[in-house]
Amino acid sequence: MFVVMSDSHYDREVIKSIKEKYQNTASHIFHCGDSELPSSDEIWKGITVVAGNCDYDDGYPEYVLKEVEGKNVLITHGHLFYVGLGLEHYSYFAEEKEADIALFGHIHRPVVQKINHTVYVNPGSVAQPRGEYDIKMYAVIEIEEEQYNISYHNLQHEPIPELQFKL
Ligand SMILES: [Mn+2]
Repeated sequence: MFVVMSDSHYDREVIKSIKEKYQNTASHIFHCGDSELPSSDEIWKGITVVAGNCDYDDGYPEYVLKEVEGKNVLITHGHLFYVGLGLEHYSYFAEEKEADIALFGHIHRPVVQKINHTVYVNPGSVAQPRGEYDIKMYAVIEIEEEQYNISYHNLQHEPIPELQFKL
């Protein structure tokens, strides 16, 4: 099981809360960018984080490819691949990197979508939700054999019933 959050936009406490909740049980914690915190912040110990379009600290990478629980996990913010227009550009990159799971943020909306071999997940925003679901949220991803269970949680760490996916 690993945890993905994004777009915390200056809210350091929410990162701390999620980190404290999962640091002893999750195999990894990801943040898809737009934290607007310094890249040297100690909060990032044990978290993989990338640069968002609102991050002006050049210490953040644009993307990271990391093996987690035997899967290739790609993480990027998404603005460089125009994810506001869809996943076409990001899918070229993710397929070139042979990603099993491709994480992104930027649009502040939950997305779970499989294209060819790759599952794309946007965890929504822990600070500024937009669109259909006005809920601050993050995603918990469980890998069972060849099945992915993607469970969105609110900031009380409760599953959001309408945002539970198996694929
Ligand atoms: Mn953002």
